[in-house]
Amino acid sequence: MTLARAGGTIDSSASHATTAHSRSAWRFMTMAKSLLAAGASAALTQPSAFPGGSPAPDRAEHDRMANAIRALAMDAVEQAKSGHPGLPMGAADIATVLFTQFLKFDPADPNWPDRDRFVLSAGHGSMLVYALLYLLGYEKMTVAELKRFRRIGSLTPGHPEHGHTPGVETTTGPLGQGIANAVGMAIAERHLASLFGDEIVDHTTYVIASDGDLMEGISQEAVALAGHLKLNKLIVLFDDNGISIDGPLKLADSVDQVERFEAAGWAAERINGHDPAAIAAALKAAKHSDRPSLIACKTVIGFGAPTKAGTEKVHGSALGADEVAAARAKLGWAAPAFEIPPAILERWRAAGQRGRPTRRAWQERLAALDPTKRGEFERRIAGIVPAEKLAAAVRAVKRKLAEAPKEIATRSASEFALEELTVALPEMIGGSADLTGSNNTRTKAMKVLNAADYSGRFIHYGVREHGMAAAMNGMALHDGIIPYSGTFLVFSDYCRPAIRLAALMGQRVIHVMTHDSIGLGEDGPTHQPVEHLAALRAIPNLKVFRPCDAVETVECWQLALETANAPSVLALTRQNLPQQRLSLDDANRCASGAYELRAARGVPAVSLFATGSEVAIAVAAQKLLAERNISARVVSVPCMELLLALSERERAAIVGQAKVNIAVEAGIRQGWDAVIGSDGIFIGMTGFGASAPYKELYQHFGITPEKVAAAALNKLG
Ligand SMILES: Cc1ncc(C[n+]2csc(CCOP(=O)(O)OP(=O)(O)O)c2C)c(N)n1
Repeated sequence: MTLARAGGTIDSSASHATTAHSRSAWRFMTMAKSLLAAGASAALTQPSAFPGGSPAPDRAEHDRMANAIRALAMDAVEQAKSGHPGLPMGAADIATVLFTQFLKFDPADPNWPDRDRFVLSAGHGSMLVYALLYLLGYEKMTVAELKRFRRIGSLTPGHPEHGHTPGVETTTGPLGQGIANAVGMAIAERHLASLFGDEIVDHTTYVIASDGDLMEGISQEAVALAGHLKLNKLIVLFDDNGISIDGPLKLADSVDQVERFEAAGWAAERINGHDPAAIAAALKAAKHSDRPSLIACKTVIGFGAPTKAGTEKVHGSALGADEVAAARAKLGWAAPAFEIPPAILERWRAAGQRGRPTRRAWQERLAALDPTKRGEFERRIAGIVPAEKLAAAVRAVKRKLAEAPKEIATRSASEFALEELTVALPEMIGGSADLTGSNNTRTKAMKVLNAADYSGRFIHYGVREHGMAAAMNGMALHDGIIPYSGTFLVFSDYCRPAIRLAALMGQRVIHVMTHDSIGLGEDGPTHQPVEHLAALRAIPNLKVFRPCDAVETVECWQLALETANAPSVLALTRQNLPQQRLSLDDANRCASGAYELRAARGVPAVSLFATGSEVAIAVAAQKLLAERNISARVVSVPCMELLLALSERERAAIVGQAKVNIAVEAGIRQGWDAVIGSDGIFIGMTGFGASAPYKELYQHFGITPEKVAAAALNKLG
């Protein structure tokens, strides 16, 4: 078996040096299972059913299959007394054609790496996905689960949740996120194909998007980026039903979506979304396009509901028993609730089996691959970082810093670290939202990933923070890539909905966010984050790192890379900071979230806690206090989440028992009480910043060693 192109960075020596965490282990087991099957199933391999899939059913059969989706959606929403029947009923024809004739998947292995990806961007139509998973034969999706739609612990939550329901590729519900995730998935596919060859990586990303998805601003960022990158294996099926919650779309929107997508470099056409032949023809054309494709499918929301179809009444509430009965009659669907006539279920299950020979053939190709390359592919897909290589890279950076300490901004320290880290971890794909020179996220050796060369590892996302963050989620979800990128910390607000979803989904996505305080200076309050650290710390399962020097910066990078099941933010400075840790120290001291950076002389009367640029201020304050014979210690807190995750005892050992606790951070107090107590002193910001040279700003806002020392003395009396 030959491979199209070998990536220069592939290397298997560290293949399974594992960073222990359950998700990676689980993925690895899944991969191992696939490989075992590859060996065992060679004799069973049949010719591929792709492209084109199995023969299209005749119209009557198609209608019966689509009506099975409609019936299950009506029944589940009726049973739950809440949910959204309109979209599944309206998009049933599109989904039936897509899943029975085009989509490449195998219910026996929902995580098969070369499956096509399907994203229901309009997550409120979740019953569409659940019905499909059941009809196609995904083992875990049973009628019992459909009956428990929207109930606690079911596999059928209100909106599709990745990692919860096998077969769900991404968590959707916040409109617009799914289509932007899909752009990242399509980027990941092209990139990995360029490294491992089309015989191992060759799949399409399909999206069903609604009016709401396309009205959201994030969709514009995603669509523009996809068009620019010529992601021709991205196909969006627009459920063009002209209805949203408030009523007809014309209340709020008059965009011609076909023209809009064409303007962004897409192929776009309009079809009747209830005509299976037209849907199939459009999908076929899209598969051969040299650009991403939009298929605007004119549909009737709630198709089949006699009085409510075509209106907002069917968007988001149960139809009611009478309407359900009348819809059944209109659709010619005689089966009782939750029952699918055996002949129809059989047809669906057969469609579910289409991909098996293709998967087996793929497994054979993978098994025949050069072992080094195969090992690297498996390692990447399993999300296992090469722990020894990572440790060696970190050690190399630390050694250089011990030999020649650096007084540099932590954004520069990050670049210094990335020079080593990105070599050790070729799965890292960097980027920036048009602030490359400010975020320092591009290393010298990194080629740009663009439409002419998908093997590049740096993405110019343009001024599209939200689209960038959501595309990064898609790359991480795809597997095989660790995305990181950059913007200013103040613009984390522009990324927040996607960061929140990365946290909810437990995805390793790393955000470098520079210019992290008033320390950015003259650009003033519009650019100076004040509440952002607190706001990010409020997101569950997100790690917010704020290193104080170059050594902590590389340690925080290591922790972010090793955290396979959560996103991270690295908040980094624009201004230079002194290196606090001068001797070579192999231990990652940031791993406990906080540690004593400068011990007290004698029993400490004061504990000074600080992060990032304010650590130097705390160290200077310690000196001032020493001059007054006050014994103080300095605790650096590079990651509050890690500190608060420690056991009570471990945390108490770090926090200490000084009479006075003071925290110094050029942000708001919120969150700090958990460390310093409600009687602790906080030196930081209480409102917005100002435009001035940064040293003047620190004086102006009273974040100085003198103020810290004075506050301590005052409290000690
Ligand atoms: C970001 C975001 N804003 C608002 C909502 C609430 N919401 C759910 S569906 C929807 C719009 C429904 O219209 P459409 O997208 O056309 O879906 P359809 O009515 O066709 O099912 C809204 C506003 C949401 N889910 N996400």
